[in-house]
Amino acid sequence: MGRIVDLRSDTCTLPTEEMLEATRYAEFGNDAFGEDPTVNRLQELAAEKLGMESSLLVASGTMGNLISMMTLVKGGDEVIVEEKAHLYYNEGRGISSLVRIFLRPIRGHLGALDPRDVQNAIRPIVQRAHDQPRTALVCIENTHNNAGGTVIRPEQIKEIQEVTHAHNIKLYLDGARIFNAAVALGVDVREFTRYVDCMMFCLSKGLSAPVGSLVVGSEDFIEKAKWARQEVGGAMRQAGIIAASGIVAIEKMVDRLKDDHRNARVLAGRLAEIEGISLDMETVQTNIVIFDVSGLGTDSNQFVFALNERGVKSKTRGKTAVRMLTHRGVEEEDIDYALTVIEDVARKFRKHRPFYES
Ligand code: TLP
Repeated sequence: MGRIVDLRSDTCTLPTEEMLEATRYAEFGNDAFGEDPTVNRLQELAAEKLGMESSLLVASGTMGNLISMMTLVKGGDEVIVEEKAHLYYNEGRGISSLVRIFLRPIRGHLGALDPRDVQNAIRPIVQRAHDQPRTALVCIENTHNNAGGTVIRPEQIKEIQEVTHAHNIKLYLDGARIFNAAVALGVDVREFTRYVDCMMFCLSKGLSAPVGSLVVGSEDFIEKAKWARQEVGGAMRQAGIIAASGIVAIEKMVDRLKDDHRNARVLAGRLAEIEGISLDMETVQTNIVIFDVSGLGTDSNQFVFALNERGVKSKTRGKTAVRMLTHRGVEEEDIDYALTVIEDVARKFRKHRPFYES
């Protein structure tokens, strides 16, 4: 088999040797009784790193967001989200059917909600009629996946928090890649989390742990979240087997995210120079690169398929856009190789472009 460069997702990262070693020597117990020492250590570490009281290990980011919604809102409530948010775009199905709330999407700029739009979308109590839902929560995402891994800056979050607090509504953060945001700005992750009430972040993306996400917030919120977790399957017993890698992820893998960011910039810079590809460099702030291929006279499906045939794996984003992610499984030379393949594939598409389009 030829060379493979997997740019589909940072969820493709494999555990490090240190993680496997830590797992081998970790202590285990029954987490449903709160007795797995490794899970407890991870949960304490996560809460401390993010500057919150408590945290809870769950199987995935999707599960973390779902449990959070179950805990924060009730059936019939309305939740404000950015229109390309993962919570809306990719998880809306589970959330709407299981939590029976509806998500109200609002267009943002580079993934960031404008606080004035949030203010306008919150249903005023005075005008609230029985036929209207209650605005129960505002969700933000950082980094913002579908906007291209963009960073929502702390001061932008603060402005949204001012609106939510004024309306006595909680602010929730889908922080699947919050450490990428912190590394990109060179600030402590608490600079972002101090303005939100509760959140979720993933161990299994750029941080390279094989499984797991943490829901983080006040002690009261986490206690309630345990009930919700039970409703969707419960605790995972000797989950220290997962948590051991998670501890290594938080303690050792944050700084390396800058390598992914550098590789993404190199990738994006050269992609932007390819005739027929359009890419907004303003969106390339962390490890995600999204670009449009319609100028090559093709669609995203065909383009991704053609690259895949040559061992370069990527994902479509809608009909004309392609997404590539950098991560620990992709070295500088892999980026170089992938670019050679992409340039060649793009050339072929340009050449075979139907005459009526040129
Ligand atoms: N993102 C994944 C999936 O869409 C496959 C990816 O490859 O980007 N919030 C955000 C912002 C996410 O990007 C993701 C996953 C999740 C939540 C859900 O996390 P998991 O995959 O652990 O359920």
